[in-house]
Amino acid sequence: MLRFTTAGESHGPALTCILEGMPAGLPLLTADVDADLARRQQGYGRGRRMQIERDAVEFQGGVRAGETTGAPIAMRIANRDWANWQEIMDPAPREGDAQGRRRAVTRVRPGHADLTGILKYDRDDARDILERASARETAARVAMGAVCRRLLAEFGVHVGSHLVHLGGIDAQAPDPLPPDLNAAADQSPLRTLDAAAEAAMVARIDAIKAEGNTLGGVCEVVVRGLPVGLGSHVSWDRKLDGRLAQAMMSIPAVKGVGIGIGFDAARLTGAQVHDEMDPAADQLRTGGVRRRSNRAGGLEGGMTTGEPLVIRVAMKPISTLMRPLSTVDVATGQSASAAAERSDVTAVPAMGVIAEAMAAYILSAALLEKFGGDALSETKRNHDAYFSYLAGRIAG
Ligand code: EPS
Repeated sequence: MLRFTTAGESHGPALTCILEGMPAGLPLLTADVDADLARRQQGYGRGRRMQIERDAVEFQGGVRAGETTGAPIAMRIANRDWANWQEIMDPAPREGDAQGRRRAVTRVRPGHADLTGILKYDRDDARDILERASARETAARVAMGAVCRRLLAEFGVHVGSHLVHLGGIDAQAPDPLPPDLNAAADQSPLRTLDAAAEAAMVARIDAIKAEGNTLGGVCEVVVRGLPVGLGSHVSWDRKLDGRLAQAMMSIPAVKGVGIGIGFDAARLTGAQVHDEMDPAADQLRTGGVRRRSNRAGGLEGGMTTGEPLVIRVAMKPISTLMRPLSTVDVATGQSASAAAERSDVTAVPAMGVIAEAMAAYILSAALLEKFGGDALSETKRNHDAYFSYLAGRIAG
């Protein structure tokens, strides 16, 4: 079973991730992970914090001589900003703690975990909540996802994404998408493939920043090279669309997920929605058929079809506004303006990279469920045997 957890606060010493269940023998370098960490730090509209951090991974377990050993993979990403927060975030008790630490947050932000978190966990300072609710945690997920991406690459599976909407502006994408989607999207400061829309989005970000406001948007994750038959139709918790949706919705500020044409399918007829098939004996990955369209987004019955997997992920605007919203100061019980120190105007381009990581995790788990294997060599033998079986079936 593949599983992971993360720990660490936004301004604590580091983020930690443990990923367990990777087969032994997977080639893995820090550079594989650092490349994705750097991609997550890009994006027009980020705030000053991203100029402080230079995310880099340190393997603390499970990797030796450039290969996984099969043991849990422990990863650490230092927070450079920790140097400025040691006194505030010190795990040890300090003199004066009874009066509360500096930079306590009591003017809770609408839309953030602040208020509900302090009530639920019985804390006086919302910093105990926001430090963990912060999207900084997603750096650890991206490290995890980079390892999963490395596994998927061994099986010819590639995960990419691009931004398709930002703050009311749609981007048009070429059809077909570029063969190396990330190489193309990473050229753009917003990770969009539409240069005209990009210019309009940049102008909108600048205008919204001047207002002290924030913006949301939508990214599309596209996974190519998947074989037919990952996931299962037999039980609710094995359906891959449900698992992917849960993984995407767990990303901070994500409010909606659509597979394929998503919500649009509800407005159309069956004949307009379902993808008609033709025989194609040379198409092993899709089980010997070619679909005339891919409105299903690569999933039928909770299983991969072998067509590209397409997931749209919608993010709300960030809840720290530099022109703060009205709220309550929980220390005084009086009306107040919400807390604001510094903020991103938007983090939608980064969200696309995080969504890739979560997709890579769910698909790696599904791949290992189907093919098993304690060693990569074993997983590959089982994978190859499945393809031999598919070839035999299609040949009749
Ligand atoms: C975040 C607030 C900002 C972001 C942060 C997420 O950090 P700070 O409070 O230090 O200004 O920069 O994102 C990251 C640090 C990151 O690595 O993505 C929040 O409140 O969620």
